[in-house]
Amino acid sequence: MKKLFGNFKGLKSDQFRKLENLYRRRIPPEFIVTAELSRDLCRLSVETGRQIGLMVNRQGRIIHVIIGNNQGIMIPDISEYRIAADRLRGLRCIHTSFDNGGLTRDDLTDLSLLRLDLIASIKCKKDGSPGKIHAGHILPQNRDKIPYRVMPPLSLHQLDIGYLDLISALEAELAQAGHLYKADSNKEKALLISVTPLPKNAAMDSLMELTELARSSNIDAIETIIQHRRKADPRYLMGLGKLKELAIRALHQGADLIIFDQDLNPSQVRSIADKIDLKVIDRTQLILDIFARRAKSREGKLQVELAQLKYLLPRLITRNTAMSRLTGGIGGRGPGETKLEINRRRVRDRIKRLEKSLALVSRRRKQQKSKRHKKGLPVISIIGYTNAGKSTLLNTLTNSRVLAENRLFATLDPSSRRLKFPRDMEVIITDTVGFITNLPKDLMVAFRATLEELENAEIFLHVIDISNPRFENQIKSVEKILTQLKLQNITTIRVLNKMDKIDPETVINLEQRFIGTAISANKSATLAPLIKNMTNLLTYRSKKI
Ligand SMILES: Nc1nc2c(ncn2[C@@H]2O[C@H](COP(=O)(O)OP(=O)(O)OP(=O)(O)O)[C@@H](O)[C@H]2O)c(=O)[nH]1
Ligand SMILES: [Mg+2]
Repeated sequence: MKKLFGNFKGLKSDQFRKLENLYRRRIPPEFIVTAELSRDLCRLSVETGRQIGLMVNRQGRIIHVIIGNNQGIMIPDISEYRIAADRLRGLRCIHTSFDNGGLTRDDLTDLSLLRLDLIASIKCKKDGSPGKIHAGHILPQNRDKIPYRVMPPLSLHQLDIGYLDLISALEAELAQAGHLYKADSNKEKALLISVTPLPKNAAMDSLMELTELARSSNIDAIETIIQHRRKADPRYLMGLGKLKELAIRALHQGADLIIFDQDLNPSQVRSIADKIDLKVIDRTQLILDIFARRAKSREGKLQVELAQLKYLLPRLITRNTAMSRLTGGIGGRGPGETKLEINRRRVRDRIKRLEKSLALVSRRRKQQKSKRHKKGLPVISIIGYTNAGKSTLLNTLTNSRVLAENRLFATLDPSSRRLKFPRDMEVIITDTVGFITNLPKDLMVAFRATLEELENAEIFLHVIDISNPRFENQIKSVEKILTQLKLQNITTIRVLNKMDKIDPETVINLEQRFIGTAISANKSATLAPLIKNMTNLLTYRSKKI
């Protein structure tokens, strides 16, 4: 005899037997559920005062009998019935209900998140007879973005709706929609969400940047959502209901992952992953991913790996495979992730080894630096927000070809070039990794060696992309990071870049307001004032010494 699921404490033994006997029932392929079975389920429900649920496969066999309370039932783990992304689960859920009838929000949530073939709720009248039957199923992607269809209520003699045909047709449509999307691109698709107490504009600004970050990581941001919330929920960041809605939206739009603009702590990642069957990452992880893709040099790679492992360590988890809940919980589990066991000690060892190698690299670099210093060439470092045009400026100034690209964090590894000024002055000019608001701490630590380089600079060229609507905040972020690195006292020239994208009058205003020199880093003709500025400063400084 198959085992019952749920809480059967307090059941009489004959009730228990009746429930067990349900496993013997079969539902013919054209029926959602038969009238006779509905009658029996309702009678038992009223008798026990509990909702009763059945999980039924496509052959009409009952694979689980679930006994709930008077409010709902809990669906057991059905991850072994896992199916492809563009398929349904192959199971439907039929349960009794004492409410006014109709599918509840929890019903629809579970339908979507568990990708059930169908969900049906049988209204039990007080006298133990069944009322109307409400059923709903998932819809393929559609223009109105409606994730499911609730069918008109059915009465007992309308249950032979050609059930199996309906589900097969639906699945064929889903598969087709899936193929269309795949042919579209092989990029990952993401929903971006910000759960924040900030006013809408500020939240939007940050989400725009998150969109840019996603793009730089080759991810398509298909939708951005702001969830205004004064205080973050300690477990899920947002309310559980909202989280499920979000997951449904993601699934329905074919998104592969959800990206939070806020940093999630390890226990939040765990709780969220436990509730929804989707990959979830936060802003820090996205930045780490970009860094991992971009790192080229040995040192860069070591630094990124170190940052990733430090971030990962507290997040190593075994997924909870215990019973999932229907009214109040979701049970779908990602393939292969269920028994994710990673040896923390091995990660810690690797971190130690990386730290050692990095210390070595950094020592070697210091030796080289002191050699360079002996030559006595002053260093000018180009710093600034990511994508501001730092590498472009280095290239134009020195006629070189450092990679410059319209994506965030194109440069990770520092490069240095010699630059000759008029009157035989010669300097070393360096380009380095860009800054970003809320630069992840682990990255800051990992890139310490690279950033320490900046200590030796005589002058900073702080490149600012004045065509970016968020440039004022970017200036603040850069200055804040400089202070954190104790570099705030180095003489800095503010370089207002991309002036070609702004009308000339505004450029003049900005030059005055921000005490900066405007240029277009990609047009050498515009660099004269900046060069003059630099030579003046250098001459002045060499005289002072
Ligand atoms: N229109 C215009 N585009 C510019 C200018 N300077 C740079 N760009 C473009 O801005 C984008 C970013 O330039 P990069 O030089 O890679 O910027 P970066 O500061 O080195 O960026 P990261 O290395 O990613 O931090 C590229 O697409 C450049 O072509 C400019 O003066 N005008
Ligand atoms: Mg660059």
